[in-house]
Amino acid sequence: MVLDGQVRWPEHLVADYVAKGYWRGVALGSLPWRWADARGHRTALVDGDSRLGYDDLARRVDALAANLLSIGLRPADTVLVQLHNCWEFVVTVFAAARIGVVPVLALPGYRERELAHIARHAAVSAAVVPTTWRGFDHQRLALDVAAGLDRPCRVLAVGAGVSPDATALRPLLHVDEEPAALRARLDALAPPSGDVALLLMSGGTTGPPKLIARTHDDYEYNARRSGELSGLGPDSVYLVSLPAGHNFPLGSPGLLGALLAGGTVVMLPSPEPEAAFAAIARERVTITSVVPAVAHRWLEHHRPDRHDLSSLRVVQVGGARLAPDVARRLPRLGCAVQQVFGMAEGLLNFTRLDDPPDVVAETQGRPMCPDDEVRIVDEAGDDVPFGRPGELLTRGPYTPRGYFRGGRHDVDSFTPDGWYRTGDVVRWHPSGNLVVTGRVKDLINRAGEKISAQELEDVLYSLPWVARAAVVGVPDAELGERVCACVVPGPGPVPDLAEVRAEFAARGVAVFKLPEQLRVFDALPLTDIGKPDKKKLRALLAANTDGHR
Ligand code: OOB
Repeated sequence: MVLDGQVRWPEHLVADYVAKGYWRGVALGSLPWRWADARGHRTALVDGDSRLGYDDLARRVDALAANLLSIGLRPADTVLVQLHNCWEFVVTVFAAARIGVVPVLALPGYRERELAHIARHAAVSAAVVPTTWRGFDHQRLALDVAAGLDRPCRVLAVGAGVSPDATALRPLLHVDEEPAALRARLDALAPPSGDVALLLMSGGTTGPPKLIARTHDDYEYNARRSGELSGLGPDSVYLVSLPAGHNFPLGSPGLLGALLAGGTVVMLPSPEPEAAFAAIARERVTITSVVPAVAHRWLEHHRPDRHDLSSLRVVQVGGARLAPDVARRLPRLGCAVQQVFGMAEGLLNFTRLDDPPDVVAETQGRPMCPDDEVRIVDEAGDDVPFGRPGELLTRGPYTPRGYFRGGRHDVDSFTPDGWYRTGDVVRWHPSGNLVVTGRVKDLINRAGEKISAQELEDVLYSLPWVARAAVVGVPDAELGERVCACVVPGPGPVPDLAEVRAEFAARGVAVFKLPEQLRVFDALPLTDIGKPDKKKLRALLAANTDGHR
């Protein structure tokens, strides 16, 4: 059985990607035993007091895979996975992949609307969830979503208080079958490496999440090549504190890259600074990935006399634009900074660890693969001259040619010859790296003048009194939209709008771009992955719920 709905690469490119060694013909589910054979008891995973060796990981993956089969799952079935960061997440993903069952990786913050949409779109046969997490009853939600589907969907639950209507996951981690026999039985079920290994969520905050089918071949390359560029090796200890089902901490290089390199993965439920710093000190973490908002919080909370971050070598920052000022301050944590500009749809850009400091602070890196194709185009679809901004289009060995069962979304998001329209506005930097200057979807259109929200956010971040910032367009009868600066202030007095405009003007910002509204918040609404949620922000502004100056 093969999962339908995947858009495959043209045959001549398949041959090329294999010949060049990008695609190695490895099914993700076969990796745990390969690793266990070479690494034995060495620690693969740490989750609180639980420590799993590579051999233990492989055995648990096999036990769960066998039990998924025995409860009726079959190759090409899909399984919704909405787990917090825990070792069961890793075992579940590999167990599914081992037998050609496709995990659909939902973020922990998703609720009924998103989950029901995803479950229907991917026609899932099961859902794996915590019973409760952070006071929310995920089991109840999953049971309700399952009941609303037009096909049977079993709920597997992790944690205490499993409902009689659900199946406890923990007992499924044990089998009586002799390990070598089980291993051989499951090896025979390994899916072809060109098949879909997992379904990722697209990162957009507009509309319901779109699904992206990633193959075993393309995703293994995604993680392996990322790991090379971030210096991963057997001594690496990688901390996962962003939601593990997101492409950044999962495979860019993320936990998959760390395991491929023979390192150790530490799972933490959140990037809250005290807990993260304690985990870094306790486990001697060498590398982690965060979004800019987290990087900023870590900088604010870090006290060199209280927190021992001496093991940390690399902090990757990605997911949203990192203000150059923050990038320059981050090495105070005692680590190198690596900017990662990536997307669940594929293309990954990294600043290289030996790029000059200014290039690391001011650019979002360059594509990781020599066969990543990049075009920067204007509104008519024509290539812009070098150094000029335009929309980034891309194709390559780990960028699928369409969404999973994409339908009309593919028409909007992919050109007829398979280029993915990222919606990101970028330009080439003289260093040969890319600079993200805005998003096609995140412009403020003021009387026909396009204003990049990110450009103004960078200015806000350079102001000493600003702790967090997001700029959105607010509807305006006269001009269409006006610029609204939404700010969480740091300690000290907050200037009024006229003073803010003067600060912008003093930094050489064009008059038409100056904020026309200033709203002060205690906290900005964030998406699951920690980016400012501009959709929610606009709704808050429309409801006029916060400070207005
Ligand atoms: C990552 O993936 P997604 O799918 O959640 O979001 C992708 C979008 C990009 O198209 C871009 O608009 C934005 O997020 N983005 C950045 C950025 N990294 C992502 N914008 C500015 N600077 C950056 N460094 O966010 C993602 C996936 C893998 C690795 C890293 C990030």
